[in-house]
Amino acid sequence: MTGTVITVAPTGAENTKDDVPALPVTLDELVRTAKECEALGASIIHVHIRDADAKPTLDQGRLRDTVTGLREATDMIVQLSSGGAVTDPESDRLAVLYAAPEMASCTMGTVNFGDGVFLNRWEFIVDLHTRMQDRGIVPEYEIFDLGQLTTLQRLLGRYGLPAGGHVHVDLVMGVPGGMPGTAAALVACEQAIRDLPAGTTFSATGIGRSTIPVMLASLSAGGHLRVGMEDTVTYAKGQPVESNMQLVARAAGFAQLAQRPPLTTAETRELLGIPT
Ligand code: KMH
Ligand code: ZN
Repeated sequence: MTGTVITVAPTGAENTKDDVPALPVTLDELVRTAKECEALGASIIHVHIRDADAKPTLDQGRLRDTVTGLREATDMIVQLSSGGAVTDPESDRLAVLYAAPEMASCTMGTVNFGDGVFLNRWEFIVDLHTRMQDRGIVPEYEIFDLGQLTTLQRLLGRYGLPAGGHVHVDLVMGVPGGMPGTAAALVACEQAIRDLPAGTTFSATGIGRSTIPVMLASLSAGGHLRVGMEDTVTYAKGQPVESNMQLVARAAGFAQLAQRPPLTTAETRELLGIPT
């Protein structure tokens, strides 16, 4: 398939509503964002949710309502974050799967994360991977550093392919503590991905000012795109991002220029082995 999967990550767990007023934090805001981003070419939504005070939460009821709300309003593939915030305990992160999303993220190792530590022990990774297999939830393997691709190879070798049989990874680049958001690092990852099962696909996102270099490098290397206010809150120097739609529109434009136009949700489902 020659098109581009665009994933939107609209909220994240790190940016605050006070600092970034345009951040979607309520279910209404999230649903509206999803509908508009879908119309612009996004086919997957990577979801972190917030509580009534706009603080990150993994509340079970809210997660279920979010999955239901997004499914009713859009055809997008709903991918819940099992990463949460760096302060979330493993038990809460595993319990995200009870909300029965079609996809969930699954990070392949521990990484320094700004001033915090994003802890992902091997046993925890195995637990997430195998529980997703049992529940038919398709993982997106989150890669913050090159060696985490080797961890993924080890995981698949020992515990088998994910639900659906297709492997999809997301390179999260430019996190302070992880790999840099450069074309060279992306190419190193793309070469390591060749050691994963045939047909493995990847998307990439660059945090902050690495957003555009990573987007262009990924398109050039045959990768897909993740964009959104989880990763990017400055559109250009001195210009705050106005909305997630602004970022999706830019990504869709770059994908068109690369002659790899955005894939529809149906096409993305087919590519990633996700049932309709
Ligand atoms: N918020 C980060 C600590 C994921 O969603 O799976 C983890 C993260 C990765 O965003
Ligand atoms: Zn996330």
